[in-house]
Amino acid sequence: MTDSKASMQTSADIVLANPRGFCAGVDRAIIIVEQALEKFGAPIYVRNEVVHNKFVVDGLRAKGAIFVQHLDEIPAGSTVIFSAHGVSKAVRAEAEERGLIAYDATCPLVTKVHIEVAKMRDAGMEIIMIGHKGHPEVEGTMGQVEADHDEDDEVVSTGIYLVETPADVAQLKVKNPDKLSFVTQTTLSMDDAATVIEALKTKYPNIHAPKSEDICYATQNRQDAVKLMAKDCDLVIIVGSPNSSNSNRLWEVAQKQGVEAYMVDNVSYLQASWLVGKKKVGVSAGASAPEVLVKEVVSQLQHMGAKQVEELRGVIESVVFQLPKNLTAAESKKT
Ligand code: 0CN
Ligand code: SF4
Repeated sequence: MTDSKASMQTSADIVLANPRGFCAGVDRAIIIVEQALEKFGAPIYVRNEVVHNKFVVDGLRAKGAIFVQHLDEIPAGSTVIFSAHGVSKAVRAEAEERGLIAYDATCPLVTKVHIEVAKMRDAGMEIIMIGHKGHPEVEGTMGQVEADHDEDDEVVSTGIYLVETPADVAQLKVKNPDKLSFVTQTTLSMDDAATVIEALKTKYPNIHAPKSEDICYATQNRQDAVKLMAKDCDLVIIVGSPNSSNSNRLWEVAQKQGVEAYMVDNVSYLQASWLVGKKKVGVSAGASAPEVLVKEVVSQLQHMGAKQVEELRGVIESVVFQLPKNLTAAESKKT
């Protein structure tokens, strides 16, 4: 905080949402990059940001990770890590063609959706994906599907359609409404997804739903926790990077409770003017935002006069994911 308002004092109390911050998939993805660096030495290439957090990405970059958008930026024979958000079948095939040694940091809960999509396709269904256009997870999940061709090998259907809103559902045209299923991105707003699913079920009464909820446990728990916290707050601060879908959803959840809310990548974005006249400030963090950044925000608020810090009670998460076997079994190449 560099503005002159930095000296403004507050008497607000702070409440912290629970659970908040890192989920099991993010923990695992970061460990995969760290272990690869440890075992094989720098550089280790990572396709896309391994998780959508600037602090995490900068930290791994400083240790020797190189983040790329496309595999053709990586020299043949190098090591590549696929991000937590998953990749399409085409990207996997390209990695193989280019002779890259790949380690997969795709969250197992994203992989679960990929497997669901493959099964639905094997059952001859078309699929509707509910998600945000351009998000890497959506590209990866939609990229599990091969298009339908006619006898002349012309594409008659892409096999998977993307919708974001009930208005998109209204526009949609599918081949056979009775052989249709849907999946979702793992980090959607629970409430928004429910309205899209309702629109799908109304338009296509025979649509097949996924076996279990695709929106992951971490997304659900963090949204529930922010909803609960925001009820008693007059200001909510969400720690997360701008490209983090789940962090943005937490920010929206707070706003939809009618509370003034901001998302900050780190403490330097905090503005003293937000605190004027506020009595209770709620703080939470997206699934890719490290707790150290939350601590810095809390310290700054205390520096400005906030005294009470209350940890709200919430669901205790005990999910832990195994590391990829090909990584744990790999011999160290460092001398
Ligand atoms: O912020 P993230 O890296 O990703 P999105 O919320 O943008 O999907 O958090 C980890 C989530 C996953 C997969
Ligand atoms: Fe996995 Fe959910 Fe975390 Fe994404 S937010 S990495 S899907 S646990």
